[in-house]
Amino acid sequence: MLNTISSEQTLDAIIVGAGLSGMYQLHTLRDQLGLRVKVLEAAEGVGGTWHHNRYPGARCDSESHSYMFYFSPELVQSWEWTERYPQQPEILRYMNHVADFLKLRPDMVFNTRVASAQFDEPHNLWRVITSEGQVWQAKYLITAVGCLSSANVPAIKGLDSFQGQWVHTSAWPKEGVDLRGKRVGVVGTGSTGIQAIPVIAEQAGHLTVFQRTANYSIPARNAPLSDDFKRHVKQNANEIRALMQETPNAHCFRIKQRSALEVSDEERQAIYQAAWDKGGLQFRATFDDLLRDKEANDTAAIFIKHKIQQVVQDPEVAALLSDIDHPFAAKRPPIDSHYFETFNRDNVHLVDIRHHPIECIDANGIQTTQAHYPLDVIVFATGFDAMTGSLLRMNISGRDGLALNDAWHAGPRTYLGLQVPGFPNMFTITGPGSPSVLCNLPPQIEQHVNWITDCIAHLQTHGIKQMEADAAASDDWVQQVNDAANATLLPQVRHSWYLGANVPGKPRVFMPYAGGFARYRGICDEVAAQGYRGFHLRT
Ligand code: N01
Repeated sequence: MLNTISSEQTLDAIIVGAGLSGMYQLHTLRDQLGLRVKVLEAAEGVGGTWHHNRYPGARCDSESHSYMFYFSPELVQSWEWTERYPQQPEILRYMNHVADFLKLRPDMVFNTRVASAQFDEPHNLWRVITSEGQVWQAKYLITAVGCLSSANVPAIKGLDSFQGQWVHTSAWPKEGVDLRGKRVGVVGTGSTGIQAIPVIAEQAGHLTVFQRTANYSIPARNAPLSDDFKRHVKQNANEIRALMQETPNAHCFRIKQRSALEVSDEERQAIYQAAWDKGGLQFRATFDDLLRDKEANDTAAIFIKHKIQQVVQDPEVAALLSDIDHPFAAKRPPIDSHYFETFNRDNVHLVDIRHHPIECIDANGIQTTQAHYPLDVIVFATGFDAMTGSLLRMNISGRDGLALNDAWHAGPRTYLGLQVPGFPNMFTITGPGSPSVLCNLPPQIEQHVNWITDCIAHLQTHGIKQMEADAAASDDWVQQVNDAANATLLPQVRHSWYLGANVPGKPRVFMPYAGGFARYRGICDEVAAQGYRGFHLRT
């Protein structure tokens, strides 16, 4: 097979995925190290998850000036966001701008889905086969497939028989879905549902929201950015970047170093009210023990539940929306634009599927154990097979034909979220075991890509043929990931996708590293400085 592969398809590195991580990785390996690299991407263009998540109201929860690359001063100066939180079309424009600015397109192969990737040990090559049967091979395989890109469509009996249209938010048709005047049902009230529901309510004739787990949400307080702020970002790019690298969650705000229990009730209320008025994810930065101490967390939870009850006029609906069974921010905390207010509209109805679950879908709509809801369109805002889904779907096999699915049968096992034992020369950008979804992603992508690039430079200059995570170092890292999670309230959530609990049959393992971005970065730097401690380097 080796001889049938053209020289153009024999490379130094193959990157899978043309989102932010794949684009930056291509730039560093090609333009800094001078390697021959291609990005393989299933979609017709760049953007990764933002290429597909076109649902109404899709917007970033990170503030726009933190959701961009800072590695290039010229790139920073070449771009201006228009709003505090960018909408999906603007994010996609940004990503296309990055691709053009860095002249990446000639080395990206679109409409090309990876069907399998096998490590060929005798030739020390990764061989990648696409669903069209093309074969590519390279010394290094770098997965840049994102953490949230495999849709979780619930297996509800009868879905196939539905005569209307159904769609998952993360695979929203490019041409849109005409919801005008229609009876629409939304299943799911996570970050996505909470963004989409207010916008869908404005378009639909009638909207039924199927809620399994009530959720906290903080007002986003989105607004256009002033010229002053845009100037501030350009003039203070270094400071903004440095701040994001120092914080536990890679956002550009610091968490206040104080306990929610050390201030008076009046002071705490005033602090929460100010954060509520300011809006956004900064609410959870009001105190540093909200995710560590249940009693501290309760103070935030009570404040938000009270706000929900104030906003929502119907007391029964307010009770359902504020009957939240988990600590604040122990699930990814959504932020919203008029989510709770939407339930005051005449055309919106909330259905409690925790106590009256969905039984089936029939030709005309959704049947719960209590009632039938006729629908023209069903929108599943039911999230993702997060962190591992896209990796496992690629049919990756490493040394001795070991399938990644088998290696991870009990849950993902990585070293630093960067490599998997048994899979030499394969790197995972923001893989399980890295802070990833607990943090703002662009700064983390920069950190991971820079680390991988420095590492590959080291391998190339020292004539090292293979790099592979040590099994014991990986087990130790998995333990550290568990310990970091157990020091927080995060693992306490029943349905959390951080634990894989949202996908039937998925092993229940806490996947992201909860010890904080700044600490993680320090560990990665130290490992590199110690000659890549915990990796086998074979010449
Ligand atoms: O998905 P989710 P999401 N029957 O898994 C419900 C990122 N994101 O797409 O909680 C009925 O959080 C499920 O109910 P329950 C962000 O990281 C980023 O909303 O499991 N309901 C829940 O209500 C976010 O955290 C941005 O009981 C079912 C919902 O569906 C992540 O994406 C914007 C069900 C799923 O919530 C995922 O958010 C938006 C079933 N069978 C999202 N299965 C940015 O701004 C699931 N549910 C960057």
